[in-house]
Amino acid sequence: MNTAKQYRSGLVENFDLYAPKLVDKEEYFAAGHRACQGCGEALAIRLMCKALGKDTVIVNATGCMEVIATMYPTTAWKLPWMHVAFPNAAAVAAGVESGLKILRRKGKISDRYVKTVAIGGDGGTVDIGLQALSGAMERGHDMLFVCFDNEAYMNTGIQRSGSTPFGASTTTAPPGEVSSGNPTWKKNTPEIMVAHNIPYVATACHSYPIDFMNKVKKARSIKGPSYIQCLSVCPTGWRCASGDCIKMGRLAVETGAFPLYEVENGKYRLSADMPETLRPLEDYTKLQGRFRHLTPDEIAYFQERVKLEYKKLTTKVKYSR
Ligand SMILES: Cc1ncc(C[n+]2csc(CCOP(=O)(O)OP(=O)(O)O)c2C)c(N)n1
Repeated sequence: MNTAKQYRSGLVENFDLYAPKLVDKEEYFAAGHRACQGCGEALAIRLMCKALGKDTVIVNATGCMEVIATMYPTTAWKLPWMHVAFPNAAAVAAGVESGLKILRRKGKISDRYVKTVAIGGDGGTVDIGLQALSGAMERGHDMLFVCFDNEAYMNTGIQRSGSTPFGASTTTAPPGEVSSGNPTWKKNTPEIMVAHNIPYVATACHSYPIDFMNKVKKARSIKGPSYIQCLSVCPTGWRCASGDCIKMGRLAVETGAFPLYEVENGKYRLSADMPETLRPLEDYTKLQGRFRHLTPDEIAYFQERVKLEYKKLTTKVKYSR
């Protein structure tokens, strides 16, 4: 386990820069919204908003977070917020950012730096919104895109997405006599973003709030495109206990199913919360109904793939120093 000692020794950079400024008492995502009990995504949004602060415009693709937070005539958002269609959050955010740039150039907001942040679920990011996201990143817009990855299209009834892990049961990939659930491997979207040569890419999880807020703050400070993929536990879709939301996020990280890392200007770094050795994957899968049908052989295959992907990641960490 990495410790505060490693932060102080400089092994984990920028800690002093960001951590002391973390706790913003202001809430920009109000309580009383209609998220399911134990929703990790709602918690993650609240943490993200605290780290972003008030000079922020949010552009929200259709998905759970729009549905639960903006039931007419109410809203949980205390930041300027725009709901856009499923595929084009990044394209709209690029337009917002360009507009803000013009206002700044004309001296109308010269005293303020307003950050544009686009958000979407994994369906709205890794599948349907991918071309808009790719274009915005490649053109170099000064914006942050945060994907709240609950590993399926949850709002519309738990359909699989490109981000659904191997073996998971979804309504469009149900296990049965001829199927063992989702047959494909989780798409490596952070790596696709790294291939755009943008200044900052990170993975995060609400179960590590300090790490997540540090990453959001860092991305906010970058004058250019950045991308964060935040694993967001969905007790409804994962069929786990709502009280286990935080535990489940921690197990995803500790087993290597969802490792935490950053890529800053091409340099990979494991996040401080990554353990020295990974826990067995079964510690994570056995607590979730979506994996309950998997046979020991299928679990073993899943475990081997997780190990292989983690090895590839740690190799990049080693050689990009
Ligand atoms: C072009 C288009 N296709 C489909 C839909 C229906 N739809 C709305 S939200 C949603 C699922 C969103 O899934 P995801 O982006 O993963 O976010 P989550 O709901 O899981 O937070 C779908 C399929 C839509 N609104 N527009």
